[in-house]
Amino acid sequence: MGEKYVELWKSLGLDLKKHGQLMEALPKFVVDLVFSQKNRPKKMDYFDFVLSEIHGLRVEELAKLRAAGNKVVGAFCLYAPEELAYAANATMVGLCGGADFSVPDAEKVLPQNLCPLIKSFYGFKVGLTCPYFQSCDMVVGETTCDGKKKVYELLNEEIPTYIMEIPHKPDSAQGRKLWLKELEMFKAELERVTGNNITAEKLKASIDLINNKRKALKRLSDLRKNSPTPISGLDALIVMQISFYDDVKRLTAKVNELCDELEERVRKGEGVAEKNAPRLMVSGCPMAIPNWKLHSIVETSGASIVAEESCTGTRYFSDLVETKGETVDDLLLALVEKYAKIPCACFTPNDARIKSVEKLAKEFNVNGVIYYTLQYCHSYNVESVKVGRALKSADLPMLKIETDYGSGDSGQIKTRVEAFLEIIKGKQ
Ligand code: BJ8
Repeated sequence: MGEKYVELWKSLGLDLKKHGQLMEALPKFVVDLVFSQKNRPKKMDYFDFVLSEIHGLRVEELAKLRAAGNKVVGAFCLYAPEELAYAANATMVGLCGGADFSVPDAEKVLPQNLCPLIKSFYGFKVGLTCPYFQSCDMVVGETTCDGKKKVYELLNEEIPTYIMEIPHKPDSAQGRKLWLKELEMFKAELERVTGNNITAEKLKASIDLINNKRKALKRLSDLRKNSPTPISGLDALIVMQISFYDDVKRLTAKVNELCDELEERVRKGEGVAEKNAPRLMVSGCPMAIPNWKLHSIVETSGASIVAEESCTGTRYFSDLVETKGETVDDLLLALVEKYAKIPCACFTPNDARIKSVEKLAKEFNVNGVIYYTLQYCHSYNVESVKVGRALKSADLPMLKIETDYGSGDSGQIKTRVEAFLEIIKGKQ
């Protein structure tokens, strides 16, 4: 990929030397963790290709869109309403960082004891090593957790950063009122930045576009309810991660093609793991690309991950936006309703998430749950108490893993996962 895109990377202002180091490390990492899996669906070939072109083809597409006058908006959270961005003829890309590589650059400025996801994205920006960040005309942040909202202030020194205020009690009338106002203000900001009006017609079309993507991802997720599961958790996670930056229509079509193949596998009773492999759900913090550490450890230890209760999982596609309304105001209200249902641990109380974990555990027929929290993520870390209690009542074992993006604790995590699987097998 290197030579071909050097001019593009130069034009985006990347630090070519440092970026080269990242590009050198990536292929081995992908081969070791992803391509080494057995019995992968053939239709993963598209997603493998996207991975092999991770800083190439899609970045080139974004450059072409920008050359044609379209804007690119970077986002870090499910609460960034992508429907509004597409209705303004902009493209949205997820910028959450999932790599350890950029953390040292972040730690030159930020405290070490901060969530690795935040350090990773900030490090990519100040280290000039992410071509997606460099392709953005603006980014949209949100007041979810304290770490993010304070780092957005610093990020604004590097790139225009628009902040949406997120209601932390979204079920309340005030919460919904605030969120509606925030959507109206973000709409106005997008119209200002892009120079395009967001009409009801355009908003309806973009809601359909994103709903179709969510439906395809839900279809993929539902297929994992089968036993044996027709796709590994790692491959499903990769599809989900790519869905945050790939072209929406193409991605939707490719996910549906993959699902066609998986349906065939289910019909034939084919799966990716041993027949009695424990079925696990991961619940907690999002896993941004290329954070594959936990999935890789778990699935090379003999279990299958069949669901992710996270923002890189069910929270993204569980609900669709209604398109009943005829006016922009109606459609904004429909967006309020949909987004208020995303149960982020930043909210209080967050009973919807506890109920969702219980429901998903049943639906996916899991034998246990791995509660995943990134270091220094207080919201998800503390919420593990209530999730743990609910799972105990349901007689489901839970293993809590608190980690970062480094590989230093991989051996220790593997030992704990293996011990957890022994407990599960004892109960099976
Ligand atoms: S809606 S989960 S994507 S905020 S950055 S909270 S890991 S300390 S990402 Fe999130 Fe939106 Fe909520 Fe989902 Fe913790 Fe880190 Fe904060 Fe994080």
